[in-house]
Amino acid sequence: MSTLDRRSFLGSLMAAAFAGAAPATAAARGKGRPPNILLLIADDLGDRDLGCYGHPTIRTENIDKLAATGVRFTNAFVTTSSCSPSRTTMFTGRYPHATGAESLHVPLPEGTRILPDFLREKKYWSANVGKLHLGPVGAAQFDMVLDSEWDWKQALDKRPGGRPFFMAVGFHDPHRPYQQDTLPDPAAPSDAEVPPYLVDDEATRAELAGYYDEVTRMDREIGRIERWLSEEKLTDSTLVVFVSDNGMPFPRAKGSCYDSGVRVPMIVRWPGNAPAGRVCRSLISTVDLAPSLLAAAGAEATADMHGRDATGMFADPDSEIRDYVHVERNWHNHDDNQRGVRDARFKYIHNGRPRVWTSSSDLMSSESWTSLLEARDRNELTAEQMRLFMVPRAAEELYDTENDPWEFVNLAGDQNYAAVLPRLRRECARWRQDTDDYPPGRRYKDNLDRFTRKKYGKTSGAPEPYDGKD
Ligand SMILES: [Ca+2]
Repeated sequence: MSTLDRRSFLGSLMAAAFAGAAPATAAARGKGRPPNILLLIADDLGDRDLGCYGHPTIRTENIDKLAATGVRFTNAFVTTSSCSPSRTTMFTGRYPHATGAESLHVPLPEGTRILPDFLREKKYWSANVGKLHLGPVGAAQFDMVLDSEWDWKQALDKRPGGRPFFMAVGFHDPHRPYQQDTLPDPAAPSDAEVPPYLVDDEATRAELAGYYDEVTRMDREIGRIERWLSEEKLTDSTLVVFVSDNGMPFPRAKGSCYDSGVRVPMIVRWPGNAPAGRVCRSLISTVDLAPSLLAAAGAEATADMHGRDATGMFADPDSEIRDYVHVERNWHNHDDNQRGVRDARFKYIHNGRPRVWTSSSDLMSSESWTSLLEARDRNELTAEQMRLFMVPRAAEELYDTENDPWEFVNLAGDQNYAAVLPRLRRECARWRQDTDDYPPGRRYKDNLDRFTRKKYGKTSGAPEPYDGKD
């Protein structure tokens, strides 16, 4: 048997393993009835914070069941750890820096096409319920837009017969602020798993418990959606994607290019086209979502999409579609310019503005931030926690995520990694050039103080250009 024959023979065996269902191959696309597509987007949910991802205390039985019936990705990455530009990527298949909407709160420019518009060509009816965050140009491309994610059934009840639906559910959970009465059976501070970059004190633990409660509230709503799909006998004809727009909303997580900011949970359930209960450890980016959903619908991605069709990886979770994922950080109330590349093991970050300190602005009023500041003033922070306050930052950072999963040890100057650094640096430069990135010198004004969160004038909407120096 030749190598080619053998490959084809193994491919047939693999296809047969799907109990008679057609695998998601290019040949299969466009044949049969396109699936309904349900895109469930959590807001600020970290990659470890579900039971099925190994969290010991957060209660997520419904999402865990979803994972047990689909493929769970352990190396899924957003393109930026910031709400609106991350969602821009999911809906356009393009990196934020190439959309004109790379900064927080910047609406999509006129003429930008997003998923529901592409899917309309395949007769899809579309709705967004809850958070969308793409501005009026994005909202106008859905057939129905409802402000509250809790109204998903109200929207679905109005879907026209005879057409597949595409529904995006933009949960506001588990975004801040947190309250005491989110659940009748709340998590306790003793349930908190405190990552080593935060101070382990009662205030931080109470905040984490509040975050856990919102994760569970979202999970219970997903359970209601799942029951509805089952009652309507739509489970088998619906492709469900569950994903988060960025990491957990705590210092050194949301807003950063570390895995705590950019790695997210991702689960795909597509009966007949994705094997149940499998784990995919291959790299996938949310820039791949739009091309993949279009492929599932039998539509072609447009030439200007940066992402790749991952439906083959949904079918065979042992396969791979990319050697690298790429991440960026732009204006998020504070100006910044970071670009990063990660392979299966190493992470490279280029800091375009190393002289300024940066974080995610919405964390500056948190208890966990206050705890860090107070412990710093008492000289009680660990060396790892002090890294959060390091200014100037290194111009380049390199981490071995296998041996140093929290990315505390910068290997950029370590001769043992002399071959890794230039490889990732070159890949970062190639990506920036090929995707029309703009130079780090393009600046915008901060509208909040980086430490105290004091407002500088207008604090909503697009940032204003800045021509000053650091
Ligand atoms: Ca978010």
